Amino acid sequence: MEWCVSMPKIELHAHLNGSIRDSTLLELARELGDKGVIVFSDVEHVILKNDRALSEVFKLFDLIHIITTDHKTVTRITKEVVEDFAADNVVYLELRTTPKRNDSKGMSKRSYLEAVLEGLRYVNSVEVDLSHKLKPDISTQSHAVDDKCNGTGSKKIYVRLLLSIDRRETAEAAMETVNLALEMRDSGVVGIDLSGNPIIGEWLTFLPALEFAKKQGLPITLHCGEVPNPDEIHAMLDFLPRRIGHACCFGDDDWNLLKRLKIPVEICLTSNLRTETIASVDIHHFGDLYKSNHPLILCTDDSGVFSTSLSAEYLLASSTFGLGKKEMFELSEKAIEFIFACDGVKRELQMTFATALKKLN
Ligand code: 6MZ
Repeated sequence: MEWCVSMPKIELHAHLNGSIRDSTLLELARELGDKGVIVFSDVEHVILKNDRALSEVFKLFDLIHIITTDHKTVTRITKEVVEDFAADNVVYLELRTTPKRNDSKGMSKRSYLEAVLEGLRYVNSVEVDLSHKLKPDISTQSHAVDDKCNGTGSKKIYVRLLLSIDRRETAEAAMETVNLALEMRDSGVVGIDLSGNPIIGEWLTFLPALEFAKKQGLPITLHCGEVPNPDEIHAMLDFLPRRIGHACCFGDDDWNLLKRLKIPVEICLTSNLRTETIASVDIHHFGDLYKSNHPLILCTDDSGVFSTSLSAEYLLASSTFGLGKKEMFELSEKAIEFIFACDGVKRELQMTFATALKKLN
């Protein structure tokens, strides 16, 4: 496990509310139990359960949202999630979350996002870079970069945010999220994600907001083919998103189109296994995509819900598909190409990886 941990890594598919520590969820649930809002003993086993079908995962998210959706808690979980990724030597994190309106808590989508940004400011175990702008003198950066990846967690983490549209939302709510992302572009928001229970909602509902986002130059990633839905998969690929997540239920035509379009795939092995969207890891499409040299990125999806980490995902891919440290390092480094942040960040990350490679050799 150790080399997977000490290697710098890039996380591009992590849902904030799916990445919460079990200990924090239990603590928060206990507090709500004490206040009589929920019955703690009813939710404790749900939180601690490990194997869940996809439909059960979305029930768990509804429970998590009851527990976490107030400003103070959103700030707390954001801080902890970023610190946990940094401790796993994630050097660039694209964290996605669904801005939520909750009138009973005085919460708007904007104030939800502000609570997330507040959480990033509270991170103290690691320096957080949230700025879009390339620092004028790269050479002054190099010693900060040099000091990363020493096996005790990264010293600096780039964090960028993707705002998620939940498939339960209306066309108007989706547009509100896109407008919020556009307003907050200088505050670390770099793109839009479409996610949520894949058996709910229609692609056409979200298309106007997604097309508007695209026109405004906001990169988009779509949860695509998490369940069998050939028409939607085709429509999503035709939309030409910058990346897609999962791609578990693709038919031959879909694979051909995806490969022709060279759309990068965010691969979430443990998530797909736990939710049984893939029967066993050895037949996961990671194997074929890797062999075909198709762009792909290993990701966690919901490290809290599925009890995983990015290092664990690298180890699982390595042991299942017979890939050595060198191949895994190259896979991790290749993810730089697919991040939504600007070229300046890409150049700095390339330096990070070059420095880490010297140390690992
Ligand atoms: C689709 C998922 C997901 O946004 O509240 N989410 N959507 N497929 C998945 N595979 C398991 N895992 C998480 O984080 C939780 C939300 O992310 C989406 C769901 O909409 C879930 O409610 P945020 O921070």
